[in-house]
Amino acid sequence: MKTLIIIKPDAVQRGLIGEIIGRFEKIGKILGLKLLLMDKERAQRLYSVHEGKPFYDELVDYITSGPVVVGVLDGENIIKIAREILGATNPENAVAGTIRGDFGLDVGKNTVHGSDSVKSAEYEIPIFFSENELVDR
Ligand code: IDP
Ligand code: MG
Repeated sequence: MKTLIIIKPDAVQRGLIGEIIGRFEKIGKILGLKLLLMDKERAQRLYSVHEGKPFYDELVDYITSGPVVVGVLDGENIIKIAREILGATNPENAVAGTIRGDFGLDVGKNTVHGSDSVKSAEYEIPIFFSENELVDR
């Protein structure tokens, strides 16, 4: 099973890439990893399920505001496990010891993304990685 993780601009800006990758590395196998600046079209594809919601424009503006690190993690039950270490969407509700609990700034600048289902992962991963960029050996 695979999931897409994203280290969002607030975390990259604060020098948290290493800390956060370290946490992901403990729960799964990294098959792909890259730093990039998302353009608006890619951000809109990633967040298409949120189109029409009040925070959608803010969300797209934010995720394109600075570099992000995108990665693919592999492992048994990895989608659920990664969501657990992400913590609640709103850092105010995220438990200490989770990434958002420890580093999240607000519901928008909440430090990390993780696919929420197999269907989402299968949609999100190809937005950032072609099949031959995923190394599984
Ligand atoms: P998730 O990232 O925990 O899966 P979603 O509900 O899928 O949360 O929302 C996607 C992203 O949109 C969140 O990570 C967060 O950054 C942003 N977001 C969600 N709800 C709000 C809101 O009420 N205001 C501003 N941003 C929001
Ligand atoms: Mg989500």
